[in-house]
Amino acid sequence: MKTPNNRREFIRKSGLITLGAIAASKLNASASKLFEPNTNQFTLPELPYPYEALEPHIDKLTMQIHHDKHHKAYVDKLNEAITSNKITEKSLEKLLQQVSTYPAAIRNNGGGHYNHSMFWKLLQPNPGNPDGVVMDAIVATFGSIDEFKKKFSDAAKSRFGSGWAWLVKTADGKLAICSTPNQDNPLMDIAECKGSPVLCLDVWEHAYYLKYQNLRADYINAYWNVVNWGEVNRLYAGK
Ligand code: MN3
Repeated sequence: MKTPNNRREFIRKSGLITLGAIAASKLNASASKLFEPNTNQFTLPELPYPYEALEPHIDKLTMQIHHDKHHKAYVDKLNEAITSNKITEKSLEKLLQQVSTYPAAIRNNGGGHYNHSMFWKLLQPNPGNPDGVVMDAIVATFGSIDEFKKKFSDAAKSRFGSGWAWLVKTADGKLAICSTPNQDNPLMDIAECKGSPVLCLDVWEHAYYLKYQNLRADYINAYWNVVNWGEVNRLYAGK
């Protein structure tokens, strides 16, 4: 008598697991979406972890304000600029690659949307170390992981005012460290440092001031505890 019940229970549980897997895959897809074709609007992607997940290195309130207010404002202003200038290009990457041909609002807010969407995915709660092909490339280029971290940190510390530090893969496949002002990035045709971003760090004061105040260097040191090296490797490998 018990067998049918057990079997029914098994089928019910398997069904729930399947439904759960489908829901998770849909969530992942929507979390990474930066443009919604149904509404013809750029959209704010969800954070891939809770606001408090990066504590104590990056605090909950900073993450809430940074994502819900700052990033959202870039998305809203980008949509306004797209509408008011009757721009038909739907690809954020293509907008940035030709950014010199568009108004400044596209450069500032399109860059803001792209940079933050990448930044969230390049963070994660668990400390880790570089791995895979990107680790080999970092060691070959900079001598060691520590030397790489030092050079990247120096680029982040020495960026005057607001901006970003980057590790990029250049057109000839090499790794390079650089920084950009404001919301510029290495995809932009106006950028001094060009390439495909592999790692980025936001050094605007809004990214760290609540917890670290004027101590940008402390924020940069803490950042190394929450880098998503798996995503760095994926971006470098071009998967
Ligand atoms: Mn920011």
